[in-house]
Amino acid sequence: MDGLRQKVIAIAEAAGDIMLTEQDVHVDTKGTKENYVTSTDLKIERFLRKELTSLLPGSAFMGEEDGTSGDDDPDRPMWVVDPIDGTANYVRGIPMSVVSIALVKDRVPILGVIRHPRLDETFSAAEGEGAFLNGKPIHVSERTREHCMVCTAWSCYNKSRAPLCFDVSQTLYGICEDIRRIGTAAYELCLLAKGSCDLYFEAFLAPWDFSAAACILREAGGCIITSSGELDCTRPSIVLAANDSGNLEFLKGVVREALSRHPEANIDIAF
Ligand code: LIP
Repeated sequence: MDGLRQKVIAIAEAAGDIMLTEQDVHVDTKGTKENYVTSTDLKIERFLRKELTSLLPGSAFMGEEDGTSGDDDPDRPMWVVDPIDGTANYVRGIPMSVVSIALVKDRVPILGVIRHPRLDETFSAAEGEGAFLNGKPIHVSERTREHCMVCTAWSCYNKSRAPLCFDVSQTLYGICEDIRRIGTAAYELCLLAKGSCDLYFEAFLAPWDFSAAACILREAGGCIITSSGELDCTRPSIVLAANDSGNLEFLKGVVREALSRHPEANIDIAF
């Protein structure tokens, strides 16, 4: 896998250069006023679809903007790609947006690459081969819950779930050190993988937002689950992650309790 990981890193870095250099960017919204899509998202996704499917002939492809192709055979490996995670940041010139590329097999990511072109950072991992930042090994922290930094969000694309999210944030804020909302799930999960942050919660994410980071976080020694209590990178879901299994159990308890107070969020879990 290392050879493949290096080739995907080169493709992700080329995609990142498009994000840095693109001019006359056309901005549009999809679904809600908070959910942006730009001409750069489309250009990068079409570049990635061409490069990645030719890198692995016969592979399927799931992209945020142009959808899924070739997934008729569940045994086929599938690229799960977000051309720009943190598009709202990109539109506003907030330098916090990344390219996210995962290779998923049997619902779990076996390879993940995340490129932050502004910070010149490339996170990568392959199943059983460890996680890296710019080629150097990374690992999660050993902080206990009282010293955890939480990354989270308040469901800006569907605000009917915001009361649940604020409930979870309020409980965590009272126990942990502080909260960070950076606006890109993929990069926030990478901050857990390198030990800068320690807990992560979002009520609803698409597979392209978390699949690559899930591979990187697991290879860095962290834990991440979706609504089933396991990790499923083929469908949208609630996402919980932590630097260790004890903190994940703590977070699952906080979320279960909050969900019991917010049936309006309409989220089913099996953990
Ligand atoms: C975004 C995520 C962010 C989440 C937003 C959105 P996008 O992805 O990175 O964490 O809160 O709702 O899903 O839309 O920029 O690819």
